[in-house]
Amino acid sequence: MQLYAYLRKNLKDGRTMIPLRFIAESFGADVAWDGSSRTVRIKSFNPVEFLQNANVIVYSNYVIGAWKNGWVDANRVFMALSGNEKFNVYEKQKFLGEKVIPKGYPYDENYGPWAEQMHLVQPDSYPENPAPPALATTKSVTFGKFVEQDVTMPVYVDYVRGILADNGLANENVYINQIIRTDIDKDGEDEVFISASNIMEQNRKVVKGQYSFLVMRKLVGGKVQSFFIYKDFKTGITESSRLLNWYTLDEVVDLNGDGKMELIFNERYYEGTFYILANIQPDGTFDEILYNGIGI
Ligand SMILES: [Ca+2]
Ligand SMILES: [Ca+2]
Repeated sequence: MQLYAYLRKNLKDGRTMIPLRFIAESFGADVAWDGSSRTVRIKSFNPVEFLQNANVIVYSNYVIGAWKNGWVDANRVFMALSGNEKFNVYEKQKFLGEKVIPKGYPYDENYGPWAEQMHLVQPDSYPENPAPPALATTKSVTFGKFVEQDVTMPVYVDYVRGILADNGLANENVYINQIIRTDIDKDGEDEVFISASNIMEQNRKVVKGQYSFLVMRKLVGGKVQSFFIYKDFKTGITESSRLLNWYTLDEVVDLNGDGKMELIFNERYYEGTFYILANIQPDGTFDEILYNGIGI
């Protein structure tokens, strides 16, 4: 949950501050302010109308939200879905075809109680062969460059070793999970995202020497700068030390057609996985836009 906290520091308007009018009107409802009773009345809510021209975003079977004149969160979108919507399905940026994705998993002891709360939709292959992470959208979208690099490249191993040394963990081994080369601002200069961690994905214990971070290297004014999206270095352990999270950058994609790329991050920790839709500002800070997942 720490990327969430980290990103939220950069939020200008927290999610709870999104104006009601914005949300309601995104759903095709009329909003009226009743001055005498000081209440807001929403005259109509038409899910079918809402879904017209909305781009509903599903990633790895989670409804992440939608775009329609603005971002709409997963709760509202899931309510509006009938389960008969047609999605474009992409896996690793490759278009797999159109599919109707039913709403909600069939009841079973694993997913039954969670499907509604977590806004899960059902891939065709469930449960025998769970679908790999894939992006499904009701409108077609444009992907950005997304090149996976060899995680043993000496230049990056040295770079990570330097970060560890700078953060009091010079003696720890270097483990790089992921190196992604992309160009999120399409200025012709690549940004590089590096995820490194020495924790197990399902780690349950905080141990001295653990680390996990996701960093973006970006050329700014002719110099490469590092922007941490998440970082946690366990140089000392106390009673209240928090478990580390584990992050990857999963997608670089323009979901709302404005020409700017959005990023989908996967956040994992002990018994939890979340997906975060974010965009990046020219100064390197990230804004969380939408968030959904499951965890305790
Ligand atoms: Ca760039
Ligand atoms: Ca965009």
